[in-house]
Amino acid sequence: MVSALLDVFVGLLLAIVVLATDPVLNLRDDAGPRPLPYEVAPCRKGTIIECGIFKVPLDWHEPSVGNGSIVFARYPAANQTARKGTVFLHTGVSSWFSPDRAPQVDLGRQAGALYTRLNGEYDLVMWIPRGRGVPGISIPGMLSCFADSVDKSDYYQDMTERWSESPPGWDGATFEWTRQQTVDDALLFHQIQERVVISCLETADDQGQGGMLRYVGTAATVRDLVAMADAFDGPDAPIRFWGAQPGSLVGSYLQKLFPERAGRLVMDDPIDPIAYNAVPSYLTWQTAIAIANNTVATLEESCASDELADCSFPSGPPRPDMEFLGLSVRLLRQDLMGWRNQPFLDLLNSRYHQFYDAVRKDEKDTQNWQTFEEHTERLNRYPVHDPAALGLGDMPIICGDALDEHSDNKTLLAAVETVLTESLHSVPLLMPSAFPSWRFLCHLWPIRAIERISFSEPQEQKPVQETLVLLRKLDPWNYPRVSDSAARELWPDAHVFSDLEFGQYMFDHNNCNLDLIANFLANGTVPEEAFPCQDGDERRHPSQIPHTRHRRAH
Ligand SMILES: *[C@@H]1O[C@H](CO)[C@@H](O)[C@H](O)[C@H]1NC(C)=O
Ligand SMILES: *[C@@H]1O[C@H](CO)[C@@H](O)[C@H](O)[C@H]1NC(C)=O
Ligand SMILES: *[C@@H]1O[C@H](CO)[C@@H](O)[C@H](O)[C@H]1NC(C)=O
Ligand SMILES: *[C@@H]1O[C@H](CO)[C@@H](O)[C@H](O)[C@H]1NC(C)=O
Ligand SMILES: *[C@H]1O[C@H](CO)[C@@H](O)[C@H](O)[C@@H]1NC(C)=O
Repeated sequence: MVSALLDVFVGLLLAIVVLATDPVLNLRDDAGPRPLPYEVAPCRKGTIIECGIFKVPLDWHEPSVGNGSIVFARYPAANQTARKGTVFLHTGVSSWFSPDRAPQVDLGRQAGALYTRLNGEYDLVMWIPRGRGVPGISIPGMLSCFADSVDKSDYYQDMTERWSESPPGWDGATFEWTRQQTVDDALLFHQIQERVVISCLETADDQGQGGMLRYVGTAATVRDLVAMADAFDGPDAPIRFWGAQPGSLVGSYLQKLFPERAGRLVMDDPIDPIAYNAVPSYLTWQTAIAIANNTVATLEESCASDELADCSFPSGPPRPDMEFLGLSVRLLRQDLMGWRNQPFLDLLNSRYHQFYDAVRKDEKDTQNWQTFEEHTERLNRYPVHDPAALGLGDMPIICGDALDEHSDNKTLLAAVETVLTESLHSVPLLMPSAFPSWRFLCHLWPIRAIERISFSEPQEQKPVQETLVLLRKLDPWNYPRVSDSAARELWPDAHVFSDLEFGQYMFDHNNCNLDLIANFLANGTVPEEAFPCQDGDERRHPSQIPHTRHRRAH
């Protein structure tokens, strides 16, 4: 099952935006005589999912600056005359996947189940937010720093030679460390990353892209969303939105900027918007890795007990599954860590080995178990051609939203270096030595979005919005998410359901969750019981994942 899941991920990574060569103008009845700000056509022959480009001003407050374009995909309602509106979806998955992932891939994979539950009465729309997507198609698109991995390798090689007496300590071809990192290595690497940001911005300026970066950010993304809702459903139409994890931030910004437009919002496993942009990112990282590490430790504890049924992640298969475990740790590393190790460094990590043995204790109950060596090898298997690895990931978006101003003063630098030093070997269940990924290095990113929003000021009294907040059981991906009490404070009028299970990842929700979400979106109905999905909340069977190519027999 997990290899099928892996295939899905690989499929997502390889997907690129393919637009029909000859897009036709949309001729919907509700469109009126105005020229539409978008073009849309079936993504390819024979599919009902449509791909489109939506034109937006780069700066919503200053249209003369220029225009940008937002790539979206739409799963159209069955009967366009009778359709009831649009549901916008945002999976929010930040750096786990390639940032140029095409929205029609997610729609094709996930939307069917929701669409059916909504009786095909709504258009479902996903889009690529500013700062992601293929540059030139998505404007502003993803920032790329290096032409290719050779270019990147040369750059890092140069930097270490310039700044350090000793040889670099990593493999130039794979960027994996060839030895256990020391505190000095971490501090040196931090200096190198600072240089990378500066060079990357110089390259962007040379290519005329640098000026675009201040128009990236979640406030602008929400204005794009509202413009799409205006165009698709008519001006002032209420907005239905489902955002998972970081995607919930779009919902929070929407509530703050356009309280009158927020129709029905699903905040699914949401992120605390206050912590998101008010806390310096290096501190967020320290918290996030500790939470993820300790969730993995909880798994170890439950596996060591006699209750084998407890021995699983809430979001994983119901039994310990080595492939799922390996995938989880690898995705956490990809999301949280800014460097990679050669596999043998994991083999030396006795703490992780101990954890592995605890989970694998009884081989006959352990599905597709592997030796520790095989497992370790998988932990370190990254996509070969990962365009995200040539850029700075979501740094321009997340750091653009940050409320603290950029500064390179000594106090700040000392505080960052303390965190890097303290954290280096602090999370052995995630990685033998830790270093933050780009989005946690906002102190190195000099650009802030032209429009930023603070959530810490008390919200003025607003009309009651219909908001559904779904809180998940602790799983490794819960690390930046809100607690139950924080959620009730943040969304006082919302329906809050806690202790839910996801199903598999992101939008692979189980049936009970999907019913909950669909009924709320369609007519505002929520269950009366406090724990609606507790019993018989069956995990979706893998055969319901519509992507089964190359499924391996175990
Ligand atoms: C942006 O697009 C609009 C609508 O097509 C057009 O009228 C306007 O001139 C464009 N703005 C710029 C700065 O190019
Ligand atoms: C679509 O909806 C309209 C308006 O409700 C209705 O008149 C029409 O028969 C529907 N078309 C189909 C194919 O169901
Ligand atoms: C990570 O988990 C290990 C094992 O439980 C523990 O020893 C360590 O202190 C944890 N790290 C943090 C930062 O909490
Ligand atoms: C240096 O940065 C810290 C943390 O961002 C800030 O609190 C402090 O005021 C800054 N000091 C100066 C002199 O700019
Ligand atoms: C919304 O409302 C009723 C309860 O009043 C549900 O039973 C329905 O199924 C409904 N959902 C949808 C999707 O229309």
